[in-house]
Amino acid sequence: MIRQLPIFALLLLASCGQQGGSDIRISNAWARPTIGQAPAAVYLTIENKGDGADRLTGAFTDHAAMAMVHQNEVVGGVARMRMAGEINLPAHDKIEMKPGGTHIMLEGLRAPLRTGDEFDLVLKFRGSEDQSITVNVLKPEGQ
Ligand SMILES: [Cu+2]
Repeated sequence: MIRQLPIFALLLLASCGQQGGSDIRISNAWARPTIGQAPAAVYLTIENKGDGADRLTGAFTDHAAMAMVHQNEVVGGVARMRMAGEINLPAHDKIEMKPGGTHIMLEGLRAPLRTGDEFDLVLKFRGSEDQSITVNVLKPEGQ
């Protein structure tokens, strides 16, 4: 009985693969320059071109101690940020992270971000493999 369990598990995995899966593409990843110990916010676009939904579960980078998915919200007229939890990625849909909305916050940067820098960020998903993207540090418009 016990010997048959791994085979059963393999069959389960195989049947999962037959369903429409997600097909995640990440693009346009950028961050503003930072000063001193200030945290950085990364913005990017995630597109799910597959037939199955997926979820963004987290992120990490060698460039910072911590990477968290944050959501902006206004409470009593004051803009605040909170942990966003997992981000739903419906099939054939696109999530655009922009200033004032969802972003990936980097805390404990190894070095302040300067215009022209680039570094790798890895995004983790529930239904697909980790994906790495290069983040470009850009000067804000008009500055
Ligand atoms: Cu934040």
